[in-house]
This record gives sequence, C-alpha cells and structure tokens, in this order.
Amino acid sequence: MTNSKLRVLLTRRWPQAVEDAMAQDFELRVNQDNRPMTEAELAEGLAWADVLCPTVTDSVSAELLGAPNVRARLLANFGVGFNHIDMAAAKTAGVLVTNTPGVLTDATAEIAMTLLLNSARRAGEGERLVRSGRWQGWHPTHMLSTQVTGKTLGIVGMGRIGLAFARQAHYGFGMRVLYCARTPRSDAALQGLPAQYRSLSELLAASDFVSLHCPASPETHHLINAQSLALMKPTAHLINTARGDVINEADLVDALQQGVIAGAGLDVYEAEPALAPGLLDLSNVVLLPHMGSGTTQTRVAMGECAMANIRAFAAGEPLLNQVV
Ligand code: 8YV
Repeated sequence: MTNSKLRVLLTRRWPQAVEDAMAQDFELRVNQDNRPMTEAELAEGLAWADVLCPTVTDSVSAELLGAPNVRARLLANFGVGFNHIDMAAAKTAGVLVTNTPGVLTDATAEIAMTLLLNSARRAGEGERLVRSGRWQGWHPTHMLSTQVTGKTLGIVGMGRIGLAFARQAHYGFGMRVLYCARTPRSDAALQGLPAQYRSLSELLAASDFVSLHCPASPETHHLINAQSLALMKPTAHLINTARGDVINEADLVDALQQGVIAGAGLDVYEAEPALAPGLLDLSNVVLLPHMGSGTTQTRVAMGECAMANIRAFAAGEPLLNQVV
C-alpha cells in the first residue's frame, strides 16, 4: 500500500494546514459540511476509507464496525479521549485505533485553570453584569468571591493533563495538591510535585477545588453523583474538562441549586451540546463549549499527530499512539 493510494476520511473539517498536508499524501475526503456525520454516512465512510479519522462527535459503534463491507483498517482519532469508539468491537473487527495524547495537555490544563479561576472569582457573573448595563459601581461587599491562592486542589485522575494542571496550580497559585488515581504515582512520575495520594472520598472531603481528569469508562461513569457531591465542602467548586458522563449532571444541578457545593466550571457535558435541565438558569456555574484543546496551535498539533500515525500505518511501521 503506498501513501498516495491510501484513502483517508476526515469526519469534520480540520485546520487547513493539516488538511493540505494530508491531501498531498493521501486520497483525502473531508466532510465539508462540518456537522456530525450521520450513522449512514459513517457506514458509507467506513466502507470507502482505509483510514477514518473520527472526533468526539462521532459514535463509532459495534454495529458500524461489524458491518461486512467495512474497508477501514485504522481509526486515527482526532483527540486523546476515545470513549466514542467501541474499542472491543474495533479489536474484534481487526481495526486499529490511535489517539493524539501529549499535544493537548497544556491547552486542556489551561482551560481547567480558566474554569477554576472563573468559578472561584465569579468572573462570568461579573462580565454578564457589566455587559447588562446594570452595574452600579464598586462597593466594599460587591460580588465577593473565593480566593484561590493557597487553597487545596483535588485532582481526580493523575494522567498527563491532571499533572499539568496540578503543576500550574501548585507553582502558579501555591495550591496544595491532593490526587486520587487507580494507583499512587511515583515521585518521578509526579515530576517532583509534592502531591499527596488520597482515596476519592478523602479527596472530596478535603478539597476546596476538585478537578476531573479521568477518562470516561464504565468505572468512572457518574463517579460524581449526589452521594459524592455530598462529601464535598459546601464552599467547594467542581471543575470538569474530562468527559461529561463522569458527572451525573442532574445531580450536579440539584447540588448547585441547594448549596451542597458552591460552584462548578464545566467544559464537557453528558449529552453535548444539550445541557441538563436547570443548568443554564444557575449563576454559580461556568459553562464552556468543550474547548479544552481549542487553541490553533494544539488543534494543528492534534491533526499532525493523527497524520503521523496514518503515515506510520501506510509505511507498515509501528503506530505511534496505538490504543487498540
Ligand atoms: C477534543 C478532547 O477537542 O482530546 C479529547 O479527548 O476532549 C478534546 O480535546 C475532542 O475530543 C476532539 O475529538
């Protein structure tokens, strides 16, 4: 198989520079509409392409992967998270899967910090007030908020992004860092960060800010629910840049309405772009549209990372970021 003959399908528009580079090496098809492809279109794409490049908005199901006319042998995912792909079905069908780790770590950690600062310091509320034209000027008790510096941050899932965010928080804002993960990390893995391992319930009870960085999986589905929210301090804020279904969103709405916790900052949702009823009405939640990795630099790097995996596949070399 030569590079020039490999059929590659992008399910969404990618940064132009990466599309141009891909078009030079491969027979490239791009979903020009820039809307999620329908199931029928994905089925047709899997039958046409050697390599399909899905994103978080494409559900690559067992049914699609098990169809008899599937030609694709590689899913080069645009993104690090791959919970939208049925991995067991990919394995059974002999379809390889790669992702784009590393290149989006800092950008995603930055959005977690944006949400943390915004939620703690009520920046969204403040901006809405100024824009409304109803701001009546400064006074000593106006829009008081929560200071971040020196507080305790609990990281749930100490992978690349969790660690990058913990480092920003510790070295930038003097925060004490607790973390929970499947296993404690070595000092070397923590890169010298003085982070302390805790169970989830200990972490929830002790943290002023809790930030989620674990992958979506059956084990983490609704990890944060009414029960776990009740363990948090009433003054605490919850940040989610991981995946929406790690939180039971309806339970979070209840907790924010009833003051079980003080605030939340969300970049991801259970049924994106739909939001749980009541979420939009709350002033103590900061809502971003899944933009964690959304810098030009990072989206280009994600495309280049996927392209490098496709080139390796085309050359019959080991894949750089194989997850199945
Ligand atoms: C991406 C993400 O924007 O990489 C991930 O897992 O959540 C985001 O950074 C999205 O997944 C692209 O498919």
